Amino acid sequence: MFATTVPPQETPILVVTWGILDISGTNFNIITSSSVNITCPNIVFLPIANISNVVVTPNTTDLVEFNNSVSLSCSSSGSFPSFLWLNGSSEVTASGRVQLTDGGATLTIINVARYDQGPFRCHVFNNFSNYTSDPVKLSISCELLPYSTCSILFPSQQHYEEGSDISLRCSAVSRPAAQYYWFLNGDKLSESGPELRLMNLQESQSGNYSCQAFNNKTMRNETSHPSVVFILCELKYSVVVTSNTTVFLEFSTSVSLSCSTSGSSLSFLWLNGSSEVTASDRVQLNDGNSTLTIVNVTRYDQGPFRCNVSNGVSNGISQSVNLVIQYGPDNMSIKGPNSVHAGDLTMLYCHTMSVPSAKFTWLFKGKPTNGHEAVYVIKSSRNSDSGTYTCTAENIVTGQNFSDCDCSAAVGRATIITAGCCVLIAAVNGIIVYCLIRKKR
Ligand SMILES: *[C@@H]1O[C@H](CO)[C@@H](O)[C@H](O)[C@H]1NC(C)=O
Ligand SMILES: *[C@@H]1O[C@H](CO)[C@@H](O)[C@H](O)[C@H]1NC(C)=O
Ligand SMILES: *[C@@H]1O[C@H](CO)[C@@H](O)[C@H](O)[C@H]1NC(C)=O
Ligand SMILES: *[C@@H]1O[C@H](CO)[C@@H](O)[C@H](O)[C@H]1NC(C)=O
Ligand SMILES: *[C@@H]1O[C@H](CO)[C@@H](O)[C@H](O)[C@H]1NC(C)=O
Ligand SMILES: *[C@@H]1O[C@H](CO)[C@@H](O)[C@H](O)[C@H]1NC(C)=O
Ligand SMILES: CC(=O)N[C@H]1CO[C@H](CO)[C@@H](O)[C@@H]1O
Repeated sequence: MFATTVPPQETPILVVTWGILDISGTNFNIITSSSVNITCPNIVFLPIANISNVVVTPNTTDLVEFNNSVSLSCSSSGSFPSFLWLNGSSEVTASGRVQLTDGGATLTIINVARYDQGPFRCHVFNNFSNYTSDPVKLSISCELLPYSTCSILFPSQQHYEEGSDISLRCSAVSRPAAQYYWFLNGDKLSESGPELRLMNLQESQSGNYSCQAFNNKTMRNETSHPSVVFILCELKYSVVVTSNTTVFLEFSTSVSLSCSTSGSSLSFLWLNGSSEVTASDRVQLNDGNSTLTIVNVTRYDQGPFRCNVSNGVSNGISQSVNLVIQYGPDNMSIKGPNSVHAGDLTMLYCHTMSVPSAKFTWLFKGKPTNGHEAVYVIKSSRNSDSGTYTCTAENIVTGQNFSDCDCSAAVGRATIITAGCCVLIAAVNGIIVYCLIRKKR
């Protein structure tokens, strides 16, 4: 704004020419102007006041996210003020929820969000001066975000050993800061706070841990997904394998081996020698693999069997269990030399498969001899030794021989006797030997 005076003419008339001068930059351009003849010579020029005392005042300070609207008024001194609002370092522009009214002096935010905390400053200016208010920060309590979850953070292990220390942490987005409560299997624990420290863990502390974050301003709470903590103890006791029977007769005994130990969350693995036992028609794994049942044991099922128990932290292995499976005699064979000269040492061999070892008896021409070993020895062969030699193998495991056992499986089991023979025939210059299995009965 400018004004000029023109020297008075003959008549005391003051001609005032006024207008608006653009003095931005280095240009001086008259934007508008006009002249007026004023007859009154008493002219007062008002000074243009500089902008000062810019103050921002919110109409409320107690704000809850999405529940409240706030108006910030900007007051100032000075002529011809223009207003500009700053949110942090960016200029606030009007939008659906942000309104600028009173010529820009009032900023209204409808349904404040947590991000509307500012700091807000009001910048007031005219052509000659400007002034910026102190920053004003809004405190906005926010709901726990619907998409925020309490998450439990801890060393990511599936199992924790008994006696160890762990801590669980819970975090939630909340203003004012959330209060945290802890639950084990749905029961509230006495501990609170964002960190739950569990010292000297006991197995009983295993379970589902969850945390609840609570905003006492908005009275909203949110509960985390449960996190499962397994606490496992070292196996304290040895692993014991027991069998439900002590007598094992091939093809007629079924046996159950049970593996027992203390502890929980156990997994069982059976070993047969060094290989893992797998289930089949005659091999059953029951009771969570803790029982191994072998139907109709065979001579190849002697083991050694061991039971390996593991709880994820430690494992234990049982002593070896050997099954002494009684069978035979069978697969009998009898051997002798093809020919013998008079005076030779002659040995006849009787071989059979038998557990326990077979007892042997030898018959010569149907009559008992004093031969009771697998080998029958004729020290010096003579023609009179010609004849039929019969070997009998006897497994003494019979009902009668199990006098100290009340196991009915063994009672009445027939002794298996297998007979073989060798025929020594006197010839012109020696003895010819024929050996054969003659019969089984
Ligand atoms: C002002 O006065 C002068 C001289 O009397 C005259 O020529 C001029 O037209 C007047 N201007 C206006 C705007 O009345
Ligand atoms: C203020 O700025 C933040 C980002 O810095 C934005 O999220 C928020 O919406 C702004 N609020 C207003 C009222 O402009
Ligand atoms: C041992 O257990 C198995 C399976 O349960 C059973 O078939 C068998 O008869 C039992 N043996 C004895 C001697 O009890
Ligand atoms: C039993 O052992 C077999 C492997 O032999 C395994 O696949 C199965 O999961 C085990 N069962 C249990 C209950 O541990
Ligand atoms: C076990 O032996 C009995 C009697 O000899 C027989 O009937 C049964 O089929 C056998 N079982 C298996 C699984 O071999
Ligand atoms: C044990 O292993 C032997 C071979 O080493 C096999 O013949 C036998 O069937 C196995 N028995 C069981 C119960 O797995
Ligand atoms: C201890 C016992 O009873 N032994 C008998 C086993 O069977 C044989 C033959 O049947 C008998 O001679 C034993 O006396």
